[in-house]
Amino acid sequence: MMKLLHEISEELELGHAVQVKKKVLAAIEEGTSPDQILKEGLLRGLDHIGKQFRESEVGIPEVLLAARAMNTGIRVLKPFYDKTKEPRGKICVGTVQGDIHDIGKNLVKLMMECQGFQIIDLGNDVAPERFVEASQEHHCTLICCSALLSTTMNELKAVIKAFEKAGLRQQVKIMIGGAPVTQQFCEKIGADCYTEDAMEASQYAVLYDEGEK
Ligand code: B12
Repeated sequence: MMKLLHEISEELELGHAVQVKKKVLAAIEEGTSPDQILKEGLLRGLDHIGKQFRESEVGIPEVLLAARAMNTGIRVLKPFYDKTKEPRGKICVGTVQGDIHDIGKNLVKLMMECQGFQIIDLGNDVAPERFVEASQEHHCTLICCSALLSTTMNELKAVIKAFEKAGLRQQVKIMIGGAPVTQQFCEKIGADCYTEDAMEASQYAVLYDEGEK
């Protein structure tokens, strides 16, 4: 089992999406849990390539390929997560304008879907007004915004401002996250909630849905 997880991690680093898909399915077949495959296979490989990127050992093309393989892995795992939960409300998720990092956002989406939520995925590079439009169009009152760059963190504030401008700030909860985001930043810009990872984000969403937040 460990061997297969190691291979998944390696294939991901090399950006081999087809191999990642095959090996994820093989690991499932062996009885490995989706969570273990995600953490000890896929995310471990992404973490390695992230380190190499930071140390300039690899460039954008390599990271981009690894990211594609990662998103393939997430898609392959999705049907194997336990989705027997009661259906819940709708949630808007998106990565802010100017930012194309979408893996974290996709994990938030996956964990929330596992809790029974219907996700309106706005994708990446989403303009502040688009979050407002989508919340109205789909009647979403929980809006989740992701930012991965220190430069695009300020776009989180722009989303809040857009809701204020539309006179809808009181009607929605705005949850923010992404590697550079902190609880302190959340308080500073007046967002409603910050959580560190996708699992915690989905737990907050459940409490919100049950009227406890
Ligand atoms: C993959 C990657 C890319 C890929 C993205 C592909 C894709 N489809 O996503 C590509 C190659 C395109 C890329 C491009 C760039 N990148 Co990049 N990238 C990364 C890398 C290696 C991994 C990011 C990732 O997916 N992590 C894994 C996920 C699971 O983690 P996560 O997103 O943080 O999500 C978790 C939490 O934050 C949270 N979360 C995330 N979103 C949300 C939302 C909500 C609501 C909540 C509650 C929680 C939450 O939950 C997740 C965990 O469960 C990081 C390095 C790293 N180690 O983080 C750099 C990194 C983020 N990139 C960086 C940079 C600088 C860039 C570029 C500017 C490089 C360049 N010179 O062009 C461009 C910017 C492009 C743009 N305009 O967006 C820097 C950012 C530095 C900074 N602080 O600003 C990093 C940190 C690398 C580095 N050390 O230099 N990148």
